[in-house]
Amino acid sequence: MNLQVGHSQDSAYWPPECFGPDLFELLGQERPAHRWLIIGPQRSGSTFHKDPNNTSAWNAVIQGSKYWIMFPPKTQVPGVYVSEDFSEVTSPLSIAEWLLEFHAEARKQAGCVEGVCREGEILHVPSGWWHLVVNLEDGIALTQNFVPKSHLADVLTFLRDKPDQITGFRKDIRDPFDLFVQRLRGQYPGLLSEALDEIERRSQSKKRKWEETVGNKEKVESGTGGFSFGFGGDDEDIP
Ligand SMILES: O=C(O)CCC(=O)C(=O)O
Ligand SMILES: [Fe+2]
Repeated sequence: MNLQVGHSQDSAYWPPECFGPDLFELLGQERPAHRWLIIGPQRSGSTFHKDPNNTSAWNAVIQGSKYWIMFPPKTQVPGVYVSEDFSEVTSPLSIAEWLLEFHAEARKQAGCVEGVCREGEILHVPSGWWHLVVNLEDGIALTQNFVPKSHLADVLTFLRDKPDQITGFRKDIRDPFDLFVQRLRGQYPGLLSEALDEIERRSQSKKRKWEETVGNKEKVESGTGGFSFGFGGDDEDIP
C-alpha cells in the first residue's frame, strides 16, 4: 500500500515507517487534528486518558525523558472513573496525587505496562489503551495519532456509534464516519469490507453473549437451571 500523502521533501519530519500506513491520510485536509509538539517542564505530564476517536499514537522524545504507565482498553484503572457511556473520564487527583495514592496498587494490575522513554526513543500507544505520562526532566516530544489497518474496525465503530464523542474534526465536517467510509470505499474497498465484517462479527458475538446471559438469568429466576457467564471471546479488544 502506498500512502505517501503529505510526506513532501520539505517536511520537518516523516512519521516512522514501522507503524505502517495511516488510513486517516485518506481524509487529507479533512482529517482531524493529529499532531502535537509537547513541551513541558520536569514533573509535568498527561493525566489518564485514551487518545481521541480510538486512534493509535506514537510519541517521540526529542529532548528529556518520560515515564509511562499504560493499561489495556477494558481495564478498570484504580483511581480513574469513567461515566456510563464512556464520554467522561474523571481522575479527581493530580498526577502526583494519583502516583502517591494508586501507583503501587495499579502496577500490580494485569496488563500493566510501564517504562521510561528517553531522547531518541519512540513509544507506541495502541488504540484504546489508557495512559498516564510524566516528564522526568524538562522535555520536548512529538506525537501523532494514526489509524493502522489492524485497528480500522475500532475507529469505524467509534465514529459510527459515538458521534457525540468524536473530536478534532473541522466543524463543517458533519459526518466523519460517512466521509471515512466513502474514502475507504474509493481507495481500499477490500480493507473496508474486512473491517465491516469484523464489526458485524463482534456485534453478533456480543448479542449471543447477552442472550446467553439473559437466557440463563431467566432459567435461574424460574428455577430451571444454573447461572453461567463466559469471559473472553472475539469481541475483546486485542491491541
Ligand atoms: O505528555 C505526553 O507526552 C503524552 C501525550 C499524550 O498522551 C497525548 O498527547 O495524547
Ligand atoms: Fe495520549
